[in-house]
Amino acid sequence: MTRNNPQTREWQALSSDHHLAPFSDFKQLKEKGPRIITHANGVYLWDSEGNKILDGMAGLWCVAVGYGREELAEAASQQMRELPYYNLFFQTAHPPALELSKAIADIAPEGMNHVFFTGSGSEGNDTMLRMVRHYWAIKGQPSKKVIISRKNGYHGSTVAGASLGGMTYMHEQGDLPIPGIVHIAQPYWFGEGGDMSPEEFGVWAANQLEEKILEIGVDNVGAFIAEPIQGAGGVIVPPDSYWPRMKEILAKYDILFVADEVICGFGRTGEWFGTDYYGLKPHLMTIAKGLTSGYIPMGGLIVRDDVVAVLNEGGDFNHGFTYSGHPVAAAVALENIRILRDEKIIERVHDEAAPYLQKRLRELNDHPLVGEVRGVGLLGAIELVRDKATRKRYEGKGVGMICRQFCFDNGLIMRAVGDTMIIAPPLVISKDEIDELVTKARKCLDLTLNALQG
Ligand code: PXG
Repeated sequence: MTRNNPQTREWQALSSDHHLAPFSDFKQLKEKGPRIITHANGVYLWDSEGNKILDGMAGLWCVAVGYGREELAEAASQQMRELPYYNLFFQTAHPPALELSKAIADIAPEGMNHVFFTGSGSEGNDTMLRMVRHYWAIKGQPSKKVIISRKNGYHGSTVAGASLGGMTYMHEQGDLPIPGIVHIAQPYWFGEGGDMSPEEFGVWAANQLEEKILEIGVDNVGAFIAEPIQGAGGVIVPPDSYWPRMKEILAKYDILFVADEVICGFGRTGEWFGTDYYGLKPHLMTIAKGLTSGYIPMGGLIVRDDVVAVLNEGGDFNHGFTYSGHPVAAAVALENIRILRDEKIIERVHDEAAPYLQKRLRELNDHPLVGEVRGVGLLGAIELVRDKATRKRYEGKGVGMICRQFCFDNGLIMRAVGDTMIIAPPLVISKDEIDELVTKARKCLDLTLNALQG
């Protein structure tokens, strides 16, 4: 990276001397120095060297309405003046949290009318684990404790979140998962489907849930948690046969179903929630990210009425955070939902942006490096391979990271998950900006192929 602005070096020195960055190799980052992002507007970021970058990841999957929305800044500032903080403990409440609960109930699937607020998606899933076990205890079935999750799912970075997640490299640090959480196969046909057709593999992967329930005993299983489409795992869109079979299994056994909507929620699929896209009927939904478009931290758990009816019989739920339903965050979330609704942003994703992005992305299928392009809504993945027919990778070459670096250097943020390139741009991305994204992506695929052959 060229460094012409002396301030870049100063900030990098601060990073090296004082900052421990999330999901980073501290020592390596010290030597290399982070790229410093200074400001943003629409779908673009600028770094401290003046480079303009198309943000193909909406920050970290969150900036739904795009950067630079004055209304959100105004909502925060007004709320800070009116009531910057108060808690929801000890039988008090404040208008923004209550009005937000109603706004969320209005857009959530039918029968999901209550929200427990948290500060993040991870806290939402921690809350879920405790609420599920509390629920079964109230019902007189305290043995129903086990939560079934999926390998390579992502549910956060707290102890419960990382345990629920199926990332083995996270489990390796800190003796995870905690007891009572087990993982089944993920519906990742491209990587793990072998000789099965996608449809056969989807049914096989769904059947793993039934096998696990029978193995553990339904009397010991509290819930199954899944992202409708896995995000951080590599934008894994399940085969069409997967969720229909899952629905049959979930209907057959007396366990709760938790949809982790932290990435899919708030319009990413072209519907309000990923469960709307697949017609699922969860008991609980974890939310965060798009809830505030990332302008301020906030998460939560949406709970179905029949679950609330049981919880109502259980006395105190001994759980909550200082910042549960924070008034400033709630005011920003309310305004964010208003923008999504009044500007018909999700309808536009559904009718225009998503079909266009998916069509243009699939044009990359003709590239020699590309083994598969898949996606739903404004989520996309490009698999990088050595051989298209056998889906064989360039082993040990770090192709994804090479491609990611070319993208950065050419003004595009596209993430690498292993050798899978992924995108999730702001929902407000225009057709011209989609053209720019795909043109840049193709250029970076060419540069990557050249680097591999050179
Ligand atoms: N569930 C899902 C589905 C997520 O994607 C969380 C829960 C946790 O949310 P918080 O707000 O606690 O971070 C997430 C977060 C990545 C990446 O590398 C993805 C997330 C977080 C950090 C990195 O794609 N998703």
